[in-house]
Amino acid sequence: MPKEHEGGLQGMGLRIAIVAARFNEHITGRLLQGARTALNEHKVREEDTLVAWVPGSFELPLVAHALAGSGRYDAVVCLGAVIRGETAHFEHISRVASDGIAQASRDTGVPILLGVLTTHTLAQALERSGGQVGNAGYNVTVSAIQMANLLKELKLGRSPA
Ligand code: DLZ
Repeated sequence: MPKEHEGGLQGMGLRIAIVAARFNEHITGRLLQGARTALNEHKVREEDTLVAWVPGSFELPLVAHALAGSGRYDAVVCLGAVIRGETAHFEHISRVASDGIAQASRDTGVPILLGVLTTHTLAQALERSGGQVGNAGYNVTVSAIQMANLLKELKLGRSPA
């Protein structure tokens, strides 16, 4: 059987940075709360985490790139909310954010997770930030832990103990 790796869920010892957009802060604050819950539940130490605020989702890639490139973090989580009904440049801002985050991740070799909600309505954003559809901030932070562990496993060439 081939060896399979998917990254464990143990967060102890991982260093994780979060970049959150102030725009639509009533949503991104809820995403950040979900992210903090995921970090706590998975035993990521508070002193191994950092939260950086940027004005909007447009600015997420630059700061994510800087944090990932610093060598101080095993993963970076980006949190934002772009709501179509309230944003004239909906497609533009969401594309800049997602393309930029993917590029920053490839450039640095550090997992940078996309936790930017792109929804048609405010109600949908509320549902996905701690409402009926869960909390995307929580989910993406769990994925960050898994990605950080996966890369460590692959670099070491062995499965976790
Ligand atoms: C300007 C703007 C608009 C109209 N909409 C959003 C949005 O829905 N979500 C978001 O995160 N940011 C938005 N922004 C702000 C831009 O991301 C950016 O901060 C400004 O254009 C300054 O570069």
